[in-house]
Amino acid sequence: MITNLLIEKNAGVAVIKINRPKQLNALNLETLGELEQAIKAQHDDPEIRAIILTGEGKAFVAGADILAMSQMTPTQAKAFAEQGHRTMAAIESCAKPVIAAVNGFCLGGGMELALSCDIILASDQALFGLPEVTLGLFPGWGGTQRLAKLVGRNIAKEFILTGKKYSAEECFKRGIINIMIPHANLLEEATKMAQSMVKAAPIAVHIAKKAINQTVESSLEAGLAHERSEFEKCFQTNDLREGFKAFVEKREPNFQGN
Ligand code: CO8
Repeated sequence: MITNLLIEKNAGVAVIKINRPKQLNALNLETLGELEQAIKAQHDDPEIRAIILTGEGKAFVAGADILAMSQMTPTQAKAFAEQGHRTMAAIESCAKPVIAAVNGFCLGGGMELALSCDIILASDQALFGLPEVTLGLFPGWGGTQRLAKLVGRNIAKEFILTGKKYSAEECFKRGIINIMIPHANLLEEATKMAQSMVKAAPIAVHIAKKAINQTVESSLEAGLAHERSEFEKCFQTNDLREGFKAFVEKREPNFQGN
């Protein structure tokens, strides 16, 4: 049963809202597990073609749940770290694009969660940071890896070694977020972006997402080989034929995802 998330589906877009506003949506084991299941359910749902991840209230996610962590044994902490990795891996391997719509505090594990999404849109009121070192730990849900791969080692070190908080504008300048949006329009803009993905050919979108993810994980040569092998798959789909046909007939394509 899902108790820490709100999920709404409309016109091919699933909006998953983390819903622990009293704790600023801090991630405990239960919420992370629910999020993994919710992402996998959208992956399996043929009606859904894009996902928006956001938070209820004034936070996106203010980090891992510090109160819960303060009571964990090292073994429990290891299981907690592993669940974080599983949830973020589910986002990265999801066949549907996942847009983080960062509505407020996006700290620690919250920023790591956003970094595992495909695109980060942020409210102009959002606040980012990786303050783990100020608590005696480090960004252990992939933050050391994903931030360095996204923006390079020096900016990653600046964030992680100082634990400072950064405005959405500062994150935009550093290339961490895609677009900064006036607070009141955040979900509307995220939905517009998701809708443009809904119209696209689902298999092609999935293959493109995988290929781009592969570039940061492997050499250029291996990435190009992956692109070549996946290209053939697109040519075996009805969607590709529909895309070409619609272009010739000067109409919008109607992709079925097959
Ligand atoms: N965990 C648990 N509860 C939290 C968290 C959190 N991360 N953040 C806020 N809360 C709770 C507060 O305790 C408070 O609860 P209560 O009302 O019961 O006292 C409530 O949310 C509201 O918070 P504040 O009163 O502090 O609200 P403010 O607006 O004054 O401040 C801040 C907002 C600046 C976001 C502040 O709450 C804060 O600094 N929070 C902690 C941020 C942080 O340090 N995050 C990093 C956590 S560590 C982490 O994420 C590790 C990830 C990797 C884990 C690897 C596996 C081991």
